[in-house]
Amino acid sequence: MEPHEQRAFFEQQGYLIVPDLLNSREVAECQREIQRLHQLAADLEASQDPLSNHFQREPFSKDQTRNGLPVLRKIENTRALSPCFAQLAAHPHLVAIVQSLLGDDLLLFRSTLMLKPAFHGSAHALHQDSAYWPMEPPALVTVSIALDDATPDNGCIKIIPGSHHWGLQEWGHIAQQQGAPLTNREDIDSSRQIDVPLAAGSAVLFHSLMVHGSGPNQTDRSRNTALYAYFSPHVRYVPRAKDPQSKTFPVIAGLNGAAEHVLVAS
Ligand SMILES: O=C(O)CCC(=O)C(=O)O
Repeated sequence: MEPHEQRAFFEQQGYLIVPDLLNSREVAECQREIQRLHQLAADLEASQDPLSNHFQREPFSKDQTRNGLPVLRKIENTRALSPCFAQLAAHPHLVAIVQSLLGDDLLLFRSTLMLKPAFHGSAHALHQDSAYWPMEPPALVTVSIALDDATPDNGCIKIIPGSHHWGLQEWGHIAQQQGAPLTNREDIDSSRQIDVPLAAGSAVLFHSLMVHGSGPNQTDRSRNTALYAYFSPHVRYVPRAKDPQSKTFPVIAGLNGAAEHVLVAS
């Protein structure tokens, strides 16, 4: 697709698939880095380092280890923990596509690894990201990069195309149960939900109002994903009661070459 076609598709459907964003060498490097981050999690936990807060264990395997390492569900702020995942946030091919959707100036809201370990991966109930993020207008773009082959069996992402046009809604706590339905909202027609299988190295971009989630992983294959959320500086920081009054965001592109940009509550 040409950039203008990508943009038109994204505006209409709320998502965009990018096949082969990463080559196999880049994927292998990310997979090795995920192993290193598991070792880091174990070391930080052992020394009770506050940085261990960035690592979340799988809720159903909290006390278990695999090959002596914790069974992790999520790692937050990977950009600060890992040169590999900091670099991936600014991958030139990825940045060019996000710029075609959001404009030249790009800030980074989130850098996360969503891990769905073999046999243990928990589900992620349907929700809109903007329902949980203190940013207005709700117009951020998330990219979810598959670092393993992601299929319906190992819990690939599920979306409801076009649902970014529904407006901001309430989703409550995002349930993680393995066997439960992905939503208890009776007004959601689950037949409109589609699986987004991705080969390792491919990615899906989606709007922060897009309704999405993912099923559990009970297979013997992990489903690990790098997530980044980008926004344009016209999006404001609107903190809730518990949030700080200003926040510093990494600049990924533009903003006159600055490394960071501070947003004050507005
Ligand atoms: O990748 C997944 O399994 C879902 C992640 C997700 O929905 C989120 O972090 O908002």
